[in-house]
Amino acid sequence: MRDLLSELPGVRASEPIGDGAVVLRGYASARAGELLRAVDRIREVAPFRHLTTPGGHVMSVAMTNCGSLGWVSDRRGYRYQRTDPLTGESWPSMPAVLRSTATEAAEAAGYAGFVSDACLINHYEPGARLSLHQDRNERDMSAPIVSVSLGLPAVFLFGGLRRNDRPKRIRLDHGDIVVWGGATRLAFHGVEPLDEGDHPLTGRCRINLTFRKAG
Ligand code: MD3
Ligand code: FE
Repeated sequence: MRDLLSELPGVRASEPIGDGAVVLRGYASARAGELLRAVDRIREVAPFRHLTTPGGHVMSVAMTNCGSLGWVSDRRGYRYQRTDPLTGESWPSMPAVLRSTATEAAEAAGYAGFVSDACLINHYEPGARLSLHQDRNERDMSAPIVSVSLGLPAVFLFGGLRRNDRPKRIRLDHGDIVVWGGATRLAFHGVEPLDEGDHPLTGRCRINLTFRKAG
């Protein structure tokens, strides 16, 4: 079958990777510098930090947020909140380049009208990983999650609806966007420990933006 999505401007190729999920290879490449400059402005106000899980583990991935809601974890649980617990201030607003990237990618994948109110920004250094989990703190599970990968490549683990379903391994490179909706929205997923490397735009790290409709 002809690959209609890969005919979109900026998309090198697209692969359906599950019922409702699509990888748009290279979709963010042309604006990666602009996205990373926006992240630099956000981290000056809301720095990356290693959150503690309810079980008492310190996460190897460092996180921050922008948008009207931000995802946080501590001994009391996981939740979205309007303020940054480090400063007590509102999260930085979502820069236009982030907002429009998320809306355009969602539309390209068949989810028109996606309006994100929360962007979780993950910072991986070599060795950092994300263990298998579901994203289920968002109120409206009919909205997709859009993820943008920047910097060093990662191996993404894409499982099923049960924790014990064997995950597929999917390489995510700089500039790739994945839109997760439909049945995959509640799939278990994670990221393998990041390999050592040096990327021309980010240096020794990977940055992942996940856009959500949380409220
Ligand atoms: C599939 N982040 O922040 S992005 C997360 O690369 C998270 O930093 C990973 O998992 C990262 O929660 C993966 C891809 C992703 C994000 C959310 C999903 C895949 C998803 C929600 C449901 C199903
Ligand atoms: Fe997740």
